[in-house]
Amino acid sequence: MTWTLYGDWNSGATIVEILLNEAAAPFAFRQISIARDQQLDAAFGAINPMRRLPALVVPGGMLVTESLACVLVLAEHVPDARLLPPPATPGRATVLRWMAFLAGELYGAVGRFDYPERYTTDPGGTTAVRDSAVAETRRLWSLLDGNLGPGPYVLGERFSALDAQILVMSRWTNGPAEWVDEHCPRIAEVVRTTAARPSAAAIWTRNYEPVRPARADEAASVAALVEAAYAPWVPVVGQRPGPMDDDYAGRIARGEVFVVAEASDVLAGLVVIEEKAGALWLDNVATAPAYAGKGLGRRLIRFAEAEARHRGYGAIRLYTHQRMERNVALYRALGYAETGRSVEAGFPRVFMEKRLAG
Ligand SMILES: N[C@@H](CCC(=O)N[C@@H](CS)C(=O)NCC(=O)O)C(=O)O
Repeated sequence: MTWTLYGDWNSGATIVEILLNEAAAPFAFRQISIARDQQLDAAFGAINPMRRLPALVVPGGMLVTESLACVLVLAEHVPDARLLPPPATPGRATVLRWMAFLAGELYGAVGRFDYPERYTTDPGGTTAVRDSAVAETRRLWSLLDGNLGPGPYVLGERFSALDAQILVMSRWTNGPAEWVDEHCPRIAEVVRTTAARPSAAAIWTRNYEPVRPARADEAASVAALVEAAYAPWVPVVGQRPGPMDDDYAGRIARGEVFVVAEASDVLAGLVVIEEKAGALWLDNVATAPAYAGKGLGRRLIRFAEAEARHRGYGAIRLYTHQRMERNVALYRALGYAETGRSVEAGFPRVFMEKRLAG
């Protein structure tokens, strides 16, 4: 009785992911990386000819695409989860109305922002397409915000699938979600309340919780997370990897450690960056075992790259243990090129670098 969800972390599939959790429905997540354009591959085209995420396979094999249809079909299959209000009620009409609005109108504007070249034949026209998409998304969120009754959810005290859709889609409003949070108080309230639900809390942490500097009182938690994350590597590389014995109190004091934490302050992941020898080094990325393999590590790597750009570096560098072949392959897939190999401080290291576009 397992569902299969094709999606990426922080995509339309995330709405379905939250609702599958809400229904306690077992599912397999098949990652299709948008950053690597895997949705455009022929293999995924055979699943969704539109080559877009999400796609959902119902237990038994029936395939659904289009985010709105995925949500409706899921809600029909798990009636006990009460993802939608009963048919022919005002609540049902409200939820259907705004779910169609977001899937039809807002998704289109997001697509125009993400892929402006698809919406103009003028090679110089992409900025104008993007600018108008930003204005349109803001108009749509403001319109929805102004039409919502008292909270905390859209339907007051009752959660519905629409709340999950708002949580996810409001996070990708063409750049920072801060605009929505600042200008749309009811949407922000729905997001806050929905993010705290058990179905969404971990998804919220790994996809949307801001990366922040580690606090001085978190040195022990940082060390414990690194210990847990790197422990599986000890038998592979035959020694304790360097990060397991680092001085995190010192690194935190120097402003080199950034974390993503749950609402309870339990750490989900961290990245250590260091400026040395005229370069920004990505020193260490670690995720807590419960968060491994779900996109948080990549988000932390993107954070480090953005930080390098922000500090004026044209490239970011790193080294990893030569026996951590899986990491070397991952960094290669993310655009890092090998620049050399040597043994340093008893560690056989692979050095890599990624050039950063302005
Ligand atoms: N109408 C579709 C839109 C889906 C969509 O645009 N999905 C995005 C991910 S959130 C996507 O696949 N983008 C990649 C692309 O367009 O190439 C739906 O509601 O499911």
